[in-house]
Amino acid sequence: MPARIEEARKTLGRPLTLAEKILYSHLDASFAVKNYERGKAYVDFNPDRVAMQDATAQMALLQFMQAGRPKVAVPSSVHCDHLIQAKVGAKADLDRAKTESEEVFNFLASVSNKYGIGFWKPGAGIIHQIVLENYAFPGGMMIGTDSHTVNAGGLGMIAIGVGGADACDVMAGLPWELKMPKLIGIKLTGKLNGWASAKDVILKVAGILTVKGGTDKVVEYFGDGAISLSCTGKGTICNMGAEIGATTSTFGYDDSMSRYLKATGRADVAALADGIKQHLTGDAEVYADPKKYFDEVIEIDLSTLEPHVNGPFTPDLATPISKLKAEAEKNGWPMKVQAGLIGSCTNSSYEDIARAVSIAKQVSAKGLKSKAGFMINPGSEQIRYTIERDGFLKVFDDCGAVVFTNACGPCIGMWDRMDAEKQEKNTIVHSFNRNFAKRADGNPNTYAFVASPEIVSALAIAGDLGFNPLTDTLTNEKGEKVKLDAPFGDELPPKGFDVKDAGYQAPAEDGSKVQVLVAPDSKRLQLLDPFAAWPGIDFKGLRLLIKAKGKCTTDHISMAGPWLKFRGHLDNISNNMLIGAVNAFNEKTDSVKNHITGAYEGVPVVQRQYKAKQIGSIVVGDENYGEGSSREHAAMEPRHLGVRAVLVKSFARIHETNLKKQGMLALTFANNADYDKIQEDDVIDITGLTSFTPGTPLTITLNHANGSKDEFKVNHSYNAQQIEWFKAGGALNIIRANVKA
Ligand code: MIC
Ligand code: SF4
Repeated sequence: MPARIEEARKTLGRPLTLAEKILYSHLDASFAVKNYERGKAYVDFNPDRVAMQDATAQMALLQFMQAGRPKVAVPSSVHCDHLIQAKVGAKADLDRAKTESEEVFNFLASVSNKYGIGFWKPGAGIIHQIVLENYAFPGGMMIGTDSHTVNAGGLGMIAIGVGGADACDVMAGLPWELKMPKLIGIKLTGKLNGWASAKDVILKVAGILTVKGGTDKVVEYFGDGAISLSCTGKGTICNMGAEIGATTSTFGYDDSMSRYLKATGRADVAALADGIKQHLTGDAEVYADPKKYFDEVIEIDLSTLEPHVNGPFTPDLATPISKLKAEAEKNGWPMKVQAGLIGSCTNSSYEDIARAVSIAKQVSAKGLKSKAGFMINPGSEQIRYTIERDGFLKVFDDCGAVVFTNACGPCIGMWDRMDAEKQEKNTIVHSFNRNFAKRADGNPNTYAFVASPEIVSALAIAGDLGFNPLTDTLTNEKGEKVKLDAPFGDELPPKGFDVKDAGYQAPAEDGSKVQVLVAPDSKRLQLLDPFAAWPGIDFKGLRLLIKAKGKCTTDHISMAGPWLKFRGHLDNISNNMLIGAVNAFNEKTDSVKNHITGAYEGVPVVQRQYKAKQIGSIVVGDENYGEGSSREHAAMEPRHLGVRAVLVKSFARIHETNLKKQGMLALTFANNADYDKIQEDDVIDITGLTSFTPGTPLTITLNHANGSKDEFKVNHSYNAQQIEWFKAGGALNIIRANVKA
């Protein structure tokens, strides 16, 4: 690494940021060390590791199985965390999940065993927490089939969320392509105090940069304030970088990371990192004059940072706690807090739980009663075991909290919330990262707010969104006015971490004899059939499937929760395609005009009829289309059901790549106002495909029902290789062809 960094520094003729050091030291050998234009040039990298979670690993591994390799080319792991529903409590929920998803867990365990992949059983914990505890290391580069893979930036990695097809490439030994990212530098000064926590740094940053401000950019944190944060706090900040669309976020190696590595049994990694310390952070000249080296610089003073509460319905609507009451009243947000949920990959460290416990303890100490229900999802079995040993779970228990399995649970809609189907307007607060409509409990009228675990605890105890624990008092059972003391928590367990059975299964040395079986009549798993190649002609006569209005995240395109069970079965999961997207013509969800019959029906229902009649169709969308998850199902479903193109004002990075990988046409309006020209009954042509070339726009012709026409240019960001994917009908078809040859 030092030699590669030195070469890059010499060639670029300037000091380097940490992000550049990691990127350049992982450049694929076929790419020269030179100044690649940020935000423009496509570059190939060699990641050190791949991580996958159960809900995305199925598709990634179904694709990998076709790549014809005996073993994965880089260390890889699978984590069973998304498919476990939170209902009554850890033990019963886990047992139920193991039965319900037995077929999928067995499939993942046997594929992992066969191909040399580390397997973390259901109940072991959430992918990003396990990765931080076991695999992440300073200066490394990894990819993962989950958008919050970026969490590993807390240990000084460049860790990036991708679709399964990208993971498949890297596991097959191919380089991985990324647009050279732009760089945002965030200088942290001062020191957190009182109620403010690492979470508030990213909640504030989300407010500044918004959900699309980080697209195609890496965020690098530096400054004294950065050094003062714990390693897991850094993880929280990097984790929610996904919510601003950032490619990833990272921090320079420092003592907090060394402490964390040692506490998690990796003193050897800490010693190695100490040996090349100066290479694991940005150069001093860069941090002294950041404006010169970063594309954008933001400065945040931790000493004056206020706790924030973000939401509802979007993680970038940031409100400082002192203004929350007024904002909530002004906007009519329901004031009564019904539930406080703590955990998720974002905030389930020992420190997080310790700080939340320091608040929960005050319930009995001050004669209070928690007004709202409390729910906890520990991030890993190691955390759970340790917090149980240290008496934290008892405190939660005493204030009536339910402890769910070490898994995603409510964060991904795997929450069997009582009465959610009544769709009543209500407020919940959680320490998760996403709060899109319907995400946690399927109820579109649940107003979900994101905050730190300690603020979540305080708001749950008060049962009131307007409560500011910094200034306000609560009335206890005896009628006395009491104030909550500010939180406190050890960054690492004073007695060390402990665990009995972490839930890991190592793969077979020689997996060649391991059989992977997929029942042909399975409802959960389906082997993949290759998609058809592009027929070689322009797309003419397309029907408008839906013109989506406003926010259209991957949760709107391919909802999670109850649909997670079909993540390994493309045809079955396709029945959720775009059912959450709002139709611009009638403002309804899952109701679009069927141009064969003229009736209004569900989106997948209509699209299946077009497919049967071989009528091509197009999906039109708004800004930041495909925001959120890495789930490639959001790209594979339209592909499978015969949608030809997706035309939007702008894309979220992972989703755009997923569309390209699956052989879809992903286009953006050259002029956003053209979105308004698209009418419901239009018949649409896309021309220019026969001379499809990088940098050359394509043309859209709208043939309106009244006989008039509109014609305009649309852009694309395909490079030569990606155009080949399109022509072949998907990147996997090219890998397949190579295996056969
Ligand atoms: C999420 O937080 O939305 C998920 C569920 O973890 C997804 C992955 C998925 O959809 O399986 C993500 O963030 O990529
Ligand atoms: Fe799981 Fe939620 Fe983290 Fe996604 S954001 S990995 S669903 S805990």
